[in-house]
Amino acid sequence: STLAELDEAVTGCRACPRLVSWRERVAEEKRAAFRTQEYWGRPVPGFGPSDASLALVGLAPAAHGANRTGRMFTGDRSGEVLYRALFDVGLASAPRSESADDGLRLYGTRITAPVRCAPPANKPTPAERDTCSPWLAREFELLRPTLRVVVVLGGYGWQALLPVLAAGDWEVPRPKPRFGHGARATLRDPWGAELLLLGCYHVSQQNTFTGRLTPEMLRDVLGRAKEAAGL
Ligand code: DU
Ligand code: SF4
Repeated sequence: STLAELDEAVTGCRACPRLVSWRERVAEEKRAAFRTQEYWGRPVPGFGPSDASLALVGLAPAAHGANRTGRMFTGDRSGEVLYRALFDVGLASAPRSESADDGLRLYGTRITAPVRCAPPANKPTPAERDTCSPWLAREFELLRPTLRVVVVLGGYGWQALLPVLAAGDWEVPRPKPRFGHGARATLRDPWGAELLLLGCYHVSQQNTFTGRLTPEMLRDVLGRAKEAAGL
């Protein structure tokens, strides 16, 4: 199958009962500021071209962000910070991602997440993470011919991604690389290909409002990633 087919297929997934009911309840009740809008309320597919050489891996859709708009990191404060930085380093065609049909393009970059449905309190259970991981595994398989660099936003994504890559024939260094802002790890496959993993603090308000992650720090990681990906 193709990446477009995978994106279509994931939107129909109902494998996690708790997340299905949460994402749909949020979409039904809405937030006052968005009460006139139709919420997406379904699993959110990855966003970006199928021949991406750079991938960004977050955590899961936000209840009133991607769960509302249907596009990763779109419609919330985390996304504002992320898309601004992507535009600043030349990886996105516009500084803001407003809705899934605003025409924004990503250049050589794919944004995805280990869990595709908005979880209560942004906390998927380990079982939900494991149930969702085949979607991420399949996405990485399909991107494999062009993928060179992954920016992992936060420790959750780092922990979720390593086993997926290991199961996909990427040799993870030992001891297992630890997440941190600025963490780097190079994975190799049996055919000599290399995949560079870069850690970056998550763009959550908890990190950006407190200055733990500044726009400059984010631009710096994305700029390095872009260069390493040959973009
Ligand atoms: O069908 P398509 O134009 O390749 O777009 C698939 C998907 O990826 C769509 O959501 C736009 C996005 N995308 C992008 O952001 N940047 C590209 O260069 C190509 C596609
Ligand atoms: Fe399906 Fe993943 Fe959503 Fe669970 S989190 S229902 S596996 S798309």
